[in-house]
Amino acid sequence: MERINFSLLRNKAEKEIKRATDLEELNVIFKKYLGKKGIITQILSSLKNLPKEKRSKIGRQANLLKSIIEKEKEKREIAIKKQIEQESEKDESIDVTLPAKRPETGHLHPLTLVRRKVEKIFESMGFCVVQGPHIETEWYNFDALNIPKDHPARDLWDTFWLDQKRNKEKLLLRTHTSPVQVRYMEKHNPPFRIIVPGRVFRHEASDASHDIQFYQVEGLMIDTDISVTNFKGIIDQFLRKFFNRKIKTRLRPGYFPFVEPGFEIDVQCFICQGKGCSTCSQTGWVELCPGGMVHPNVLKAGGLNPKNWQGFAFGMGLDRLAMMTYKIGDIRLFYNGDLRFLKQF
Ligand code: FA5
Repeated sequence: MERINFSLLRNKAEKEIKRATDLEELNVIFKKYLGKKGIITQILSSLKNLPKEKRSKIGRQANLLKSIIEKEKEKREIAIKKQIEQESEKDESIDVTLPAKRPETGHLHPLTLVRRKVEKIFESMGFCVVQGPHIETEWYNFDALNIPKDHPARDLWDTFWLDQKRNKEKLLLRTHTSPVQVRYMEKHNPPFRIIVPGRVFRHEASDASHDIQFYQVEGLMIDTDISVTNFKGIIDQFLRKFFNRKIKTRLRPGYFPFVEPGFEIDVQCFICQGKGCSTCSQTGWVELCPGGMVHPNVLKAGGLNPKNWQGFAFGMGLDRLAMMTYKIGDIRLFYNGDLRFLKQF
């Protein structure tokens, strides 16, 4: 075997590989050195004919060159592929006349739409919109509302109690918006009229019309001579504006410890117009919300003298109002975040 100049061979191979402009050309060069009949392959297969001392030296050099060429080929292959990719990206033509993709924008949740409508109507009747805390003390949620510790009415609200206490007082997630009545009385002098829209929480089983969180709108109007007539007048006016037509209502006796007398406000059934159907259990009436005249003990808890001041309060379920508005059969749809539902509003 004639003398082989491995360093010359290596330079040549490296140069050729670097110059290859596409994968096909690269393959041809690779085969020239390492293919079945390639230069290096032939050197390796002729080793057996060499004397022992030459065999190992040439064998080592040939194997080294083999692995150098393999690595160089691999590097060049990656570079060529990257180049092809970049060129194809550059090639993508842009049609500037196509209409732009409309970015998907958010919109208001149905409960927000209904809350805002309710707020607007009450504001037009002189009511202020007021907020209260979600985490409440036992005092404001129960005691101040004439519901002492041993009073069975506490059973009405299955409560989420919190582990933490504030100034040794037990804390809970408010079960209704009524605590804000007393909070507001403490800080403001009557006469006043407020509504309190907000989230409330109850530890109860959920079904199509009950959830563990929902929204209420508390109403409170205090002055020197507010009567049940004012109460009914305000509710009727609200309903007329909300549903854009006259809605017949009635007051039915109801019990809540923080009102006396207490009522349930019913509206004439929308479906049968009072004739009786399955929606209204053949009564012609559908329950809207409870309310009544503020109990003297609640006025006292808020620092007001019941001899000077009186008024009404009510607590409306905002979710139920939204369900009536949009004819939605299951309250849980409001909270499960299903875009197929939410996109309809
Ligand atoms: C109360 O929460 C009283 N605080 C209301 C009140 C205020 C009475 C002022 C008198 C004076 P009640 O538990 O009935 O009452 O709830 C009021 C409304 O909230 C119900 O009419 C209903 O519309 C809604 N509601 C009650 N529980 C649920 C629930 N689990 N899921 C959805 N809505 C509910």
